[in-house]
Amino acid sequence: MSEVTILKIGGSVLTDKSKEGKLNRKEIARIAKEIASGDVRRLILIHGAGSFGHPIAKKFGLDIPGRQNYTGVTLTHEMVKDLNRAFVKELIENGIAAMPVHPMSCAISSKGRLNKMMTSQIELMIDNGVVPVIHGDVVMDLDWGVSILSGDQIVLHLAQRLNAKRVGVGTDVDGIMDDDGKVITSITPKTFSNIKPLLTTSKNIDVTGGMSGKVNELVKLAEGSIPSYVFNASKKGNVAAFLEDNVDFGTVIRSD
Ligand code: IP8
Repeated sequence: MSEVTILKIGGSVLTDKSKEGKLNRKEIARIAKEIASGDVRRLILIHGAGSFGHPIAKKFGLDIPGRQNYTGVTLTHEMVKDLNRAFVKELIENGIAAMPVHPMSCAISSKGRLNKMMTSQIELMIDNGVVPVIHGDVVMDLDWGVSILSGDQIVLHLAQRLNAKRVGVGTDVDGIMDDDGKVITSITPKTFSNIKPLLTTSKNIDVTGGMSGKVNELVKLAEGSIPSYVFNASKKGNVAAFLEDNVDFGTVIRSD
């Protein structure tokens, strides 16, 4: 398995995070177009849940370990699938052979950490020119019954498992910021301990740790020599530039 590219688009980009269950249709359309203009060979797309996942998961207390409200679990799962469906539809309309993959049906966690994920279907998809579109979800959990699985954990798992060439994380901010709001252009596992206290959690409801949770996962990737780029996917052209391997913006997280 070679040369896999993973791109995560944050839920904050695809949805209106201030209103529960509201799509950001304009952005979904623009991003699908940018993806279609780039190199989609051996590409895996992952997206966050945004206002289709975080508010409802919070409402049913699913961010509390061991809270087994299975009606809430199903309703949350159905909502994130609605977002996935809208994104996949737009990708297909732009000529991409996009295929939905729902973690609830192929992954399990243990104490909130992704423990097992069936990836042979994902590998076959990319071998056959299909672009899998995976998302943050709720999944069964060996210890807690159920837990929330963020797209960031899926990024980490798949990038390590499939030995990704590069990883992109498109958010609604310009990258990882320092105290003065300036973008930190590069982070390594060595510099991370200084930067960690500066990372805040999201201003919107975020049950999976916001930027801090994201960087934690990406530093683990850098330790395994897989570089990742955190950039603003809300800025026109950035998604296309990432796919063209032409990133001179945002934050790169690399081994040294
Ligand atoms: O937006 C969260 O996924 P994320 C999934 O990638 C749910 O952190 C269900 C809130």
